[in-house]
Amino acid sequence: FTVTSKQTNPFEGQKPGTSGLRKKVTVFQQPNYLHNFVQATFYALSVDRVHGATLVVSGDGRYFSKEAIQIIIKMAAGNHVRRVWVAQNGLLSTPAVSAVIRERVGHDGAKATGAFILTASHNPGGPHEDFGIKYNMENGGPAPESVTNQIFIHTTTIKEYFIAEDIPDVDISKIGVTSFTGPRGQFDVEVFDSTTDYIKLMKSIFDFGLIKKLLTSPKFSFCYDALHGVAGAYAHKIFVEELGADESSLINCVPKEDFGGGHPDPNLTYAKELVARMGLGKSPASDPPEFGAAADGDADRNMVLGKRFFVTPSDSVAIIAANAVEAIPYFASGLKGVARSMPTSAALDVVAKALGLKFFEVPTGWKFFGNLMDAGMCSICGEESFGTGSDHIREKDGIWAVLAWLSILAFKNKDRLQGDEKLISVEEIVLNHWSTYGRHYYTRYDYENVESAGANELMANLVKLQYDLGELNVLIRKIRPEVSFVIKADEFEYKDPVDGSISSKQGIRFIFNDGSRLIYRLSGTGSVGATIRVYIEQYEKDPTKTGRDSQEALAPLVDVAIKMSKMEQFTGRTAPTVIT
Ligand code: VG1
Ligand code: CO
Repeated sequence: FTVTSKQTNPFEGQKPGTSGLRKKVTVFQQPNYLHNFVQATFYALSVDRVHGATLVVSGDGRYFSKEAIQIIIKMAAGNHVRRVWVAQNGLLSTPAVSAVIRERVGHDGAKATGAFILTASHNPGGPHEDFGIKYNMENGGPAPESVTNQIFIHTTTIKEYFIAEDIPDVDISKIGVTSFTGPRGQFDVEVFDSTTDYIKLMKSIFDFGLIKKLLTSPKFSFCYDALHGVAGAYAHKIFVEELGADESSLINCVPKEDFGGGHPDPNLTYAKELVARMGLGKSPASDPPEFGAAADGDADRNMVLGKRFFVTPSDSVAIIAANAVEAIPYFASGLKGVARSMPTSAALDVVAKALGLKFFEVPTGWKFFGNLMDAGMCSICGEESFGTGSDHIREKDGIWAVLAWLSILAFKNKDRLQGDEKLISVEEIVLNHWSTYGRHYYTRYDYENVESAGANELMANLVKLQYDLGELNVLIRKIRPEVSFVIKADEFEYKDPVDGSISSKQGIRFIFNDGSRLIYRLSGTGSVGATIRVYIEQYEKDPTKTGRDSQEALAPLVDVAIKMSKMEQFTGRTAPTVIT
């Protein structure tokens, strides 16, 4: 093949957000739009990460992925990359990409140095919905801000890109290697199986034998909803073939380009079918399974449910951390430390303190956990946004979280799987956790697709409120006298303990005397307008008061959060789009 340089002009707004560049498919379909971003990424990477390198290119299979893969293959060749690895049909979950970068050895002994992940995660897909792209580094984690900032700078000045146009489209439905010869020698495209490397890794972490005993026990029942995302490609092999779950326990497990028209976000609002099956929501089923879980489009998120019971993600990571050493072989020698994102509830903090573990609080987005893990300072981490994971890879991992919960259930019920004794349920595990550590009542209100100007004004006003806490507390008394008073307010800033880099303006915090917290952030993953997230948290230590309904317990604080921010005045919204 030959390499040609193509003239191009910059596009505005190619700044990677919390997790890559996410825009409407129609935006990505503009001539050169994807090309510019890919070339800017090649420019931003050091030469050794491009020339002669091995790159993974795959994603959640959403609409426009197939076209994007062929373009990236040709541009990789045009930029002197040595090999591109594409999973069969371009399907790799985000955690599996991370695992492939870290673990996979190619047919010729090669190791990958990075990946283009094609996903907009939990955002809907299809011709009129979202597409996304992000770059992950050689540790398997998302590119740090130093790299994403460079990518953005290059997108604003780009004049040309390099492409091997005469490379024909590669058939990515067939496993095998296709070789080409270019100006600098050989270029290979290797199509490989989507699930092998990931499943091998899962088997090295968990006791599959023990989990199988649980899943095949007549006393246990299970349901997994992939919301038509890429998790479906793994669910059948792992849960049915490896662990013996019944075929009928999988719902929406066929990956689709448009996620069946749904919103592939595993929460109580969007995972309706699972929620109903688990005996919750508006039309609850009558005999729900013992355990249910869902994943998002790229399978890095998870929602865990028990029979008629919702586990908040903030509790989930705390409970996994509290039980990991005894229930999960990978952690048998102890935890190196734990970490959560700033808006995630402090449930994990309490566990860390009780167990004497190192603890870190980082900004929203998985990229911040990676440095801690690379430095051996953190084993388990999580976010309130249905993200949980560990240092087995450098992304959050939806299926890992489900296997972690199944391990805990299997371990606690080891002696009950046979015989008549009732199994310990998900709900009991959570209630016991609260009675030991206290409960963090928690909710998040999302105002999606708000006009950007109004959202920015709302945030600016909140910053202003922080200057005079005396006045703010008077205002709060007027809204709800029973709510505690604010003792500290700031904009969260994080100094990475490993490389010393500073990330500022990571959310506006109001911390109350009783430990309650109100946090406001603008989302960095949307594709149009602004999304305001309000995180509301209240700690209850008294075991007689940990059993209340969460929305009811939080009502006064929610009221304060909405009124003190003047939500309606700035956004025109009287209710949030989604409550989790
Ligand atoms: C959201 C979540 C954040 C998560 C990010 C990526 O970001 O709040 O916790 O890491 O999505 O998740 P934001 O900036 O919109 O609040 V995923 O599954 O979309 O890669
Ligand atoms: Co995701």
